Amino acid sequence: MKKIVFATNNRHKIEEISALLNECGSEVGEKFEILSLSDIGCTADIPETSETFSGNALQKAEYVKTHFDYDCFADDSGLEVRALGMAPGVHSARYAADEGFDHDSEANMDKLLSRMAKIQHREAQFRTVIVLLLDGQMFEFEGICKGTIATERMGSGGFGYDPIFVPEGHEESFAQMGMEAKNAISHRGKAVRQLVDFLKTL
Ligand code: ITT
Repeated sequence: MKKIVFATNNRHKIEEISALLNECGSEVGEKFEILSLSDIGCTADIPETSETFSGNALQKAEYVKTHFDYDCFADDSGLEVRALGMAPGVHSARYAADEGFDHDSEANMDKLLSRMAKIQHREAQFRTVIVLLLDGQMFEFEGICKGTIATERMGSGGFGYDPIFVPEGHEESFAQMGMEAKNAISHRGKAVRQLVDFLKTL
């Protein structure tokens, strides 16, 4: 069985992707064993210095390939708000870093809500790019989920900006819908299903 590392330190991403892989049936599970960074003893905070999702995902996957010599995939994702010129984008995880908060979801949401306080056009989208490095080749998969930014937090499930993101066609935020319903329509769900469909062809 071929081993592939999922290069993330975000436990919520691991939970979402594990659920998606299970849901996609046994075909991939029989051919591939998905390992986490802790499975391979990688404790590094892998640098993400690119200004694109694709560049950051590649950076994370290449780090694992170079230092641990495993085939690997990585997800880089973020929230793009139209009225803010598609910010926070690649800076989503550290949006409130200029206020002294590192990787702090509550501070990130506070900052976004205050920037949006007087803005009526609240269209936004989550984007995920997955880069897979397999047998010396690179493959890329992308998922987008459109929606709007709520005026206040709704719900306590999920992670990151989930309490303030309402996906298109829904009244509830991602944080109110539960993981299964979120995965069915989310940016990450769409990208992972493409990855799984590709792995099934191998
Ligand atoms: P890794 O780099 O280790 O994978 P990370 O949390 O730093 O973990 P990203 O660099 O991809 O992940 O940053 C994405 C940030 O965007 C994340 O920290 C959240 O704040 C936000 N985000 C991404 N996907 C999200 C989702 O499904 N729901 C809510 N917020 C999300």
